[in-house]
Amino acid sequence: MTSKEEFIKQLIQNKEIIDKEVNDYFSPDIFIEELMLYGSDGGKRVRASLYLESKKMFSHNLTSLDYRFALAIEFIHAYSLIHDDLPPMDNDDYRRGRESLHKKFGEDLGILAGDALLNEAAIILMSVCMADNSFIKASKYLLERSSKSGMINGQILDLRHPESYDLEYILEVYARKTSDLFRASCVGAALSAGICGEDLENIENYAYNLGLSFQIQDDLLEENYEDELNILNVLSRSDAISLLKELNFKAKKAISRFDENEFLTYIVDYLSARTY
Ligand code: GRG
Repeated sequence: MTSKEEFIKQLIQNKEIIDKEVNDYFSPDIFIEELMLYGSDGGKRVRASLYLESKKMFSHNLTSLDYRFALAIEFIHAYSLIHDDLPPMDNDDYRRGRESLHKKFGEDLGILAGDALLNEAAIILMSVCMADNSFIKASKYLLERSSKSGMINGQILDLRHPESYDLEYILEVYARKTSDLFRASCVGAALSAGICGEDLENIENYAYNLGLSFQIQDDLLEENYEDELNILNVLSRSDAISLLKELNFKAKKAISRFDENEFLTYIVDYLSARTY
C-alpha cells in the first residue's frame, strides 16, 4: 500500500468484510439474535480494522480465525455502546444514525442484548483458541482490556468523575475507556502473531496514543460538553488540538520501524479528521 487512496479502499473493504461477518452470524428470525444484530450492525469497524491490519503487518496473511477474532472485538465494542446508551449511563436515544437499542426495544432488552453480545464474544474467542492455541494470549488480553482494569474501569471513572478534574484524570479515563480496546485490537494481533519484546511495546504504544487521540477528536466534535467529562473543560480548543497532534506524532513514531506500516500510519490522521 503506497497511497492514501489504497488505504481508503482497504478501510472500506475491511468494513464490508466485518459487516458481512456480523450479518452472517445472526438469524434475524430469532428474537435475541435480531437484537444482537441491531446492536452490532453498522459502525465504522475501526477496532476490527486495526486488528486485521496489525495482524497483516506482523504475519502477512489472515485466516478465517482472524476475522472471527475481529468479530469478537466488535461484539465487545457493540455491547459497551448499548450499555453506555442506557438511561443510567449516558442516556442516548440515538446511536449509529438510528434509535439506540433500548429506545427501540426497551431498557430490559438493552441490558440483555449487551450481555448476550459480551457472552458471544467469549464463545467466539474460546472457539478460536480451540482451533489454534496461538490465540490464547490475545484472547485473554482482549478480555482483560475490556474488563475491570480496562474499559469498565474507564466507564466507572467517567461516571463517577469528581466535580473538578484535571488533564491527568481525563487522560486516565480515556486510556481505560477508549485506548484499552484499541490496545486489545493491535496488541491482540501482535500476540497472536507471536510478537514479543520491544516490538510488542511499540505496537502497544501506538494503540495507546491513537486511542487517546481518537477520544479527543470525539470530544472536539461534541457540541454540549459542559456537564460531561470532556477535554474542552480542562483545555482550550487550540491546546486540545495541539495535544491531539502530539499524540498522533507519538503513535506514528511508535510504529515507524515496522515494515508495511502504511495502513496503521494513514489511519492516525484519518481518524483525527473524522466528523462523526
Ligand atoms: C462496560 C457498561 C460498559 C460500558 C463501557 C467504553 C464504554 C463504557 C462505552 C462506550 C462509550 C464511549 C463514548 C466510548 C468512547 C469510545 C468511543 C468514542 C466510542 C465510539 O466508537 P466509534 O466512533 O463507534 O468507533 P462506531 O459506531 O463507529 O463503532
